[in-house]
Amino acid sequence: MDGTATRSFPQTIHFTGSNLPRRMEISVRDLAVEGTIPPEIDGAFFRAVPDNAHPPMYDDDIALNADGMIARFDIRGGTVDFDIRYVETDRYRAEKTARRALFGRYRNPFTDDPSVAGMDRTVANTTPVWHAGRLFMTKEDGLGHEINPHSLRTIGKWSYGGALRSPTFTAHPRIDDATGELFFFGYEAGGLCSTDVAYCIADRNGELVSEQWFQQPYCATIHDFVITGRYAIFPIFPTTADLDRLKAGGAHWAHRQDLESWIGIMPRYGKVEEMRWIKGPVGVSAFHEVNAFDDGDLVHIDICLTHTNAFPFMREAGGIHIAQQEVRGALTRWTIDMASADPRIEERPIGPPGDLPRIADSDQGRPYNHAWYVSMNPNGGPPMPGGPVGANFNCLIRLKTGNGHVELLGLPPGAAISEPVHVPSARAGHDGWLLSVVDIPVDPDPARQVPGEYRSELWVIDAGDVAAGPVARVRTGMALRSQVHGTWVSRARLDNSVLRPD
Ligand code: V55
Ligand code: FE
Repeated sequence: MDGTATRSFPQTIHFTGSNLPRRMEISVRDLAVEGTIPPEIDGAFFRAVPDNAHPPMYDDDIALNADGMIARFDIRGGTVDFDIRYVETDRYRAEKTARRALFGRYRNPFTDDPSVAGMDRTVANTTPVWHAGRLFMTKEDGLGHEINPHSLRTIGKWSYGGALRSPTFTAHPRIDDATGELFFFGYEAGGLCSTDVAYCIADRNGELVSEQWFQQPYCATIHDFVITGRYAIFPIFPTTADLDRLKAGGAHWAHRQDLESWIGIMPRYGKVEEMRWIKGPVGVSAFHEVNAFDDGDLVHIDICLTHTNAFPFMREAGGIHIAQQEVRGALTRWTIDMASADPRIEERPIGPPGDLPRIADSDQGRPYNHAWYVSMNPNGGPPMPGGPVGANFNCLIRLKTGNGHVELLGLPPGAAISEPVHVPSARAGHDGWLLSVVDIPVDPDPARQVPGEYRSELWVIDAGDVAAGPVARVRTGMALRSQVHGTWVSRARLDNSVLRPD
């Protein structure tokens, strides 16, 4: 490729609809609010919003490969400020200097410009994580990047002062709200396509207190994991990496419909040598677990399970050709009897299909009564094109896990909803609030809607009554690119952040 050539963005689903590159670092004070934001909502909603700073090197690039941006809705006294900044990774800085993409395909260093050989490739685009007074942006292929929560400026890679040996850090750590501990892992810790996994704990002060390495059954994408009061649990689904495929310029991940899934389960404060491996069903896939908890000797694990991989490009790389609407699934409970000499997985559906689940922070790893997640509106029109799988969710679900009660908030045709965050309420008996970005097409008529022409709003929803719709809508007046994950940080925590406003 000629370094001076101007390239344009490919006209694929990864760069159109809600994936249309916006590429703007913005600060807006006092957004227009319709309705009333409950005064107890006081803090920051941080969001990971991948957005390409440059046209990609390859026309078949995918949305998961876009540069990380960190966005923030700062809410106090019923008013809202909005900011969004790029995460200044090594890769972002190198490409900014070169004024073009130098890194090639998603998680394939063999496709990079030779000038960046050996350079850290992570884009830190998946999840904002708050722990021990610090904010990080994470992606599972690299270290977290510390971000100043006030200025959104990137400080740098986070390795616990050099103590962490793993070069990768999951985008789905789990925090025990009662102990303040951060449980996390890194996979492909021993290098590209290795089966080494590092299982780690940081204490409530942010000190790394444990790092132990173990082997997973094959090199799978371990996107998420779960903890209970007693256990750390690693669900392994058969989407696998292969070094020869990478060397040939191919995809990092390919789904294997013929391979077993596994659960690795060990005492959460135990030794990796105590890990027990339990075989699960063949060919299934999940990216997110909702929660897990102990029930005597039983362990329940609630999973956004699908019968095959939900990402079209991971299916296609594995030779699986089925349409997105054909992917079946359910919110599924796997139950394991740990007192058994030969534990098996017992499986039952507990809720409608969907993904991007949220629970109250205080329910992490404990018996719980409430989950919220997003899905496809069973009564709605076409979804908005975009997002990592090509079609956005357009329905919010509230599930009472105890009795199976389901409540829906469906969106109008062509609209999209992103993953909510949960904000606890101080009022006894109140289920708290959900904050979620909703994208509304400029034209309500599906026949006239233009992909990418929509306005993004922040909706404030009563978590105990999602069907009632938003109690407040905060208008950005802009079309924001698709979010991956978000996190809520209270004012009290922001005020006690390690880094001060600069
Ligand atoms: C996911 C997202 C990623 C990724 C791998 O939600 C998996 C799943 C935004 O990046 O790299
Ligand atoms: Fe995720």
